[in-house]
Amino acid sequence: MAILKILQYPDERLHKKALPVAQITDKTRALIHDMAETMYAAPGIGLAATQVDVHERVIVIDVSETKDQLLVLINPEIVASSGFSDYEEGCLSVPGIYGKVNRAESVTVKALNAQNESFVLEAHGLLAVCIQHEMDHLEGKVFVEYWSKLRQTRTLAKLKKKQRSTM
Ligand code: QAP
Ligand code: CO
Repeated sequence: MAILKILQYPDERLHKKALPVAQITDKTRALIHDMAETMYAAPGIGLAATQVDVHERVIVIDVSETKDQLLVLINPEIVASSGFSDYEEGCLSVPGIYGKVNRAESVTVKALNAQNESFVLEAHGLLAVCIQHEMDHLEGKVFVEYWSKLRQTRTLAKLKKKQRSTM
């Protein structure tokens, strides 16, 4: 068990594209365990392997109030999406920064679980938004990169200022 170090935006490694997990092994399950521990400790509702500098297609999510509904997505694929949402998002790699992103309101995602079983999940609302946010990480995309260049520049300045004051 271990709390992993979360890469902080604008770390270039957040832009790496993750590769599919070829075989789910005990090493994959150990990574999932550590990612879940890291997410719960933060606390957060979602974490992609990219954020802990592992460039494999693994995501952990728990949007439950009781923090006992861990969802593990390995090699996820969105097979259907519908509707429109502009939920206020945050990210453990971009602490203190929050803002809206336009996304689908509902998604159907196909993935493998930690036991290498394929499943299909239809998600709505916050869970659907969280799945899309975390899948973006696997593509090397951070939520602030949906915003205008001006807003991104201001976000970077705010983060730099904060990093200076906490060093
Ligand atoms: C992604 O984000 C997400 O700034 C998961 O200071 C978030 O868990 C998807 C966090 C919202 C959809 C909606 C952020 C914790 C956690 C912070 C998170 C912070 C402390 C973010
Ligand atoms: Co994030």
